[in-house]
Amino acid sequence: MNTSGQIRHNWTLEEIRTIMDQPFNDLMFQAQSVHRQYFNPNEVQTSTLVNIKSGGCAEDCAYCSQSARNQTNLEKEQMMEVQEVIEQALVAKERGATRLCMGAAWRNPNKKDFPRVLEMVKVVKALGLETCLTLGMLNDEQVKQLKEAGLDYYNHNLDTSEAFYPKIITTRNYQDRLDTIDKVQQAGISVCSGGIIGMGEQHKDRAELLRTFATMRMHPNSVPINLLVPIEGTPLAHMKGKTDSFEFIRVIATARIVMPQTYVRLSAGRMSLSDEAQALCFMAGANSIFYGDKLLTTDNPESDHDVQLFAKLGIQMQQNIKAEMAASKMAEQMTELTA
Ligand code: SAM
Ligand code: DTB
Ligand code: SF4
Repeated sequence: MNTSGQIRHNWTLEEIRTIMDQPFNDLMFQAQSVHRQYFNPNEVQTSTLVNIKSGGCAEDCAYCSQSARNQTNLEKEQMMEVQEVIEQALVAKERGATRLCMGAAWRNPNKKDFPRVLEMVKVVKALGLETCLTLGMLNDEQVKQLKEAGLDYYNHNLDTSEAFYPKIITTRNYQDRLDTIDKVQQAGISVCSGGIIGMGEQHKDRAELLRTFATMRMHPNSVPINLLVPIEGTPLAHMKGKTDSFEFIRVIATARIVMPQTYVRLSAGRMSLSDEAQALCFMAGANSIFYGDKLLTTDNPESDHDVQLFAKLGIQMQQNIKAEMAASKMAEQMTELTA
């Protein structure tokens, strides 16, 4: 069995399907062997989500509570004030998250709101957290300004295979997504891009999604694997309990094997996975999570529960080196001032 962990960009669909379909124990062994070549197997990175602009989105994503086209009970809200983001960032940092991921229910950011987003990036960075944004499609000028503001990561999911995509979203196409990812990568901002399992796609669509990421010139730095959270009032509400957790774990393990240096993020849907299933996800090579009691509009396991689960598994939360450096720098300055 090939456990080489070589970084490749020429994976074929056949190869990926062969990896994903091997006996479960062989797959887990291969994923864990590759994982250990690049990462500490007992460390997980944690990001906290903040919904900086909730609801009323112009896109028609069939899974999403925030699309104006879906009849969910979500209130459309104004964009959050910078002060509130600071408050939430401080809570996230206090709980041990290393990154704040700020999401907006936009097709793309508009001119009026964009300066406030840039301000948010600067203040969150100054607090010693890594910054991530997910705002929809971006133009060249916006990417440039985000880079100048110091943005670390941009999340822009492909969600599923190109073939299945039109069954889920009709207001944009796959190439639009790829173009934004490319712009972000070219500007030197790290890309976070992943997908959703359980929307009615087939096994081969999952393999094809992984092939798309694994054949990019640069693999995304982070690949979130979401398990669909079926939401009342969306066209996918009926998909409740339709996905086998072993299939979900197989996708995680395969992502780990074909993108050995990528952070594979166990993302939405953890509320419907047992602790044991989540432990298998970590064994399969997932090494980051969304941490905090809420995702964007739906529930996530309580942070205390995650802390207890990590303790049971002997998993450490990755420390924020930047935050520590910022704190020690601040301490140095204080000493200089008081000397
Ligand atoms: N509007 C921006 C966009 O679409 O890129 C950013 C926010 S959007 C909510 C971020 C991602 O969350 C989506 O791309 C999708 O993968 C994921 N997501 C949204 N609703 C979900 C659900 N019900 N279950 C699982 N994942 C979901
Ligand atoms: C990602 O892949 N999943 C996160 C984050 N990136 C932005 C969002 C999950 C949202 C789940 C549904 C909700 O809370 O509305
Ligand atoms: Fe809008 Fe993003 Fe939700 Fe699609 S996933 S409806 S783009 S907020």
